[in-house]
Amino acid sequence: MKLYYLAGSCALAPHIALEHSGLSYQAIRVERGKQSDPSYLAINPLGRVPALVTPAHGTITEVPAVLGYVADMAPDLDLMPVPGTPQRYEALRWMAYLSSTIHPAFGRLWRAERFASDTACIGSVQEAAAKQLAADFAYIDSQLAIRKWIAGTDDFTVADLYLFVFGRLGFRVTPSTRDFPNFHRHTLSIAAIEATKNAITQQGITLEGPKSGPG
Ligand SMILES: N[C@@H](CCC(=O)N[C@@H](CS)C(=O)NCC(=O)O)C(=O)O
Repeated sequence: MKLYYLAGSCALAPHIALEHSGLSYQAIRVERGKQSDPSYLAINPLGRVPALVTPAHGTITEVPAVLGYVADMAPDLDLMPVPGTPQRYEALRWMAYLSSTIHPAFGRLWRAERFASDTACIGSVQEAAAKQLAADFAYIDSQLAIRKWIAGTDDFTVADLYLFVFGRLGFRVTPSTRDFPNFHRHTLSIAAIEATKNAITQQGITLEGPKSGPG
């Protein structure tokens, strides 16, 4: 398998999952700005990471799908709760929420120019995104006050790895995810896993990341 990633992006979650799974894979770095090159568009025509090229199931994109696939390929690790349990639907719900609500809010904060053709509006797009993220961080924090892992399982699932991506990126926004003690505890718990440390090292990033923006 080949995982295409941008350093410090949402592709960090499948990278950690693959590293934890023990499955054979190769992580291939896409340089920022190069994801629209024809060579990468041939892999994912949407020009986004992650893309997981599999020998048996073609190319899989979209973080929740890639994470679900890795979990399926390593069934003994319980990276996804089994079908028919409440935890299963919690894991799916959280991945949908992260993908549809949290990730786009970071996009509006850091790529506001994509959402406003009038440059005079960029500040207000960013302001609204920061406000929304603050409310979302508070919601996530309240949920992690009553459960160790986000889907209510005894051990972490791929939904936790995905949440970690935003716990980490959230260090550099105001308010920071550090200001939400339960969310911060969760981020540090995932950071302490060996597979996370390995993926971070392989991507050439740090837990802290840059002072602002993606990476
Ligand atoms: N909905 C997609 C979002 C993918 C996405 O936007 N990935 C970002 C990195 S976090 C990316 O490729 N950014 C490049 C760009 O926006 O040009 C998913 O869940 O995989």
